[in-house]
Amino acid sequence: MAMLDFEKKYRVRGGTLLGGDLFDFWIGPFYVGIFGVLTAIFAVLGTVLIIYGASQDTFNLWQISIAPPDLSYGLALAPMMEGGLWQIITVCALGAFIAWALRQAEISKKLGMGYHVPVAFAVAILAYATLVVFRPLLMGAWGHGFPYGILSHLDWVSNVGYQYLHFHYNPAHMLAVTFFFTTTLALALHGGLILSVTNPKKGESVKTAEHENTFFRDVVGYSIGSLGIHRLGLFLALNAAFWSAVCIIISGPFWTRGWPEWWNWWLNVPIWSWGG
Ligand code: 07D
Ligand code: 07D
Ligand code: U10
Repeated sequence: MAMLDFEKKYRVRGGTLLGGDLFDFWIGPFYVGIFGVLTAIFAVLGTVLIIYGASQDTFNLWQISIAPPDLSYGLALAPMMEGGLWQIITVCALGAFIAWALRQAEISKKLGMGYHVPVAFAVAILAYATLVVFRPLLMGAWGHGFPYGILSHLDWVSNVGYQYLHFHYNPAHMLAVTFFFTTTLALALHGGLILSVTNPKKGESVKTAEHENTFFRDVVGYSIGSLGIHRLGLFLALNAAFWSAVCIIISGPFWTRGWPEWWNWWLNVPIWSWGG
């Protein structure tokens, strides 16, 4: 079936997650939906507030920064120009991200597909919420969130990293970094393999899944298979974001000293003192 025929057949109203027929229509190639409308409202409001915040200070894109409230405000609402703006923008960002995930879920449902994409995006949202909601809540102040600016958020990462002396020694950060690296390895292998098989030189024929399997059996003695590589990819990528969330939620709420010190348990393992 040609793509457009397929779309004609499936682009019919009904099967929404919420709200019945409300906004259950398409504009050009885009599905609107109640969650599309919610995303647009939150995103526009958040962006306007960032521009308003910037207008008090600078329009230099690299220097724009909307800072969270001072730590002294604790978990209270702050005055608009002293972090209140950051608090409303955070609500807008979370609103837009969650509505976008629900929009993905609604489209998956209408198409009768699995919910893998919205579940994956939800893990990214979890990482963001950990940074600006869960960790600040556990630490007792919104001021622990990161500032919304291209360079200022890098300063935050560096400062918070050095607060724990050497963030590379955070074991969950190690896991997260390992998963990020493994994800790129898996995508490079997969992208390379698919192109090498399905995009041959002019005049040569496209190869089959058998070639794919055989290539890896010859190289490393094992092929994970064409469904398996996608399971592995999703597993690796979701773990990267999940362990990122873990590495930052334990920094402060559960471990307040330098991360190198955490490894002292290793020096204290009884095995080292056996026999003398
Ligand atoms: C390629 C998909 C497209 C998305 C893009 C991002 C905005 C922000 C806002 C002016 C892979 C669009 C950007 C809408 C404009 C204002 C106020 C995704 C792709 C192109 N960061 N970060 C970047 C965000 C955090 C860190 C770049 C967002 C944490 C480091 C971009 C968030 C920590 C470095 C950016 C977020 C952290 C960056 C490229 C939210 C730990 C870099 C992003 C909502 C996770 C790199 C100058 C990219 C850079 C970079 C956006 C959170 C660390 C500006 C939206 C607090 C160390 N981050 N970031 O390609 O060049 O993502 O910075 O959580 O080195 Mg960041
Ligand atoms: C939070 C983004 C969510 C995004 C969403 C969507 C829009 C729309 C619109 C394009 C999680 C946004 C969408 C805005 C855009 C359009 C149209 C993703 C998020 C919902 N680190 N470190 C990490 C490495 C060091 C430190 C994570 C490496 C130093 C701190 C990852 C190195 C010190 C924190 C990571 C390194 C330090 C981290 C980030 C190397 C600094 C965190 C990925 C090679 C001196 C952060 C949850 C992530 C974290 C984090 C990697 C070095 C500190 C594992 C490879 C030693 C304080 N670091 N790091 O989380 O875990 O993505 O955040 O040296 O807080 Mg680190
Ligand atoms: C392709 C294809 C295709 C096919 C194919 C293939 C490409 C068309 C046809 C070919 C593909 C293959 C053959 C498969 C290729 C395989 C890979 C790419 C790799 C696969 C990898 C995995 C399955 C596993 C990956 C695992 C990872 C990344 C993580 C495992 C971690 C480690 C090994 C260790 C590293 C981490 C370290 C050192 C951290 C140290 C931490 C600890 C020791 C402690 C543990 C820490 C924690 C649990 C963190 C939490 C800590 C807490 C809570 C402490 C808190 C303490 C307090 C006090 C607060 O395209 O199709 O088919 O065949």
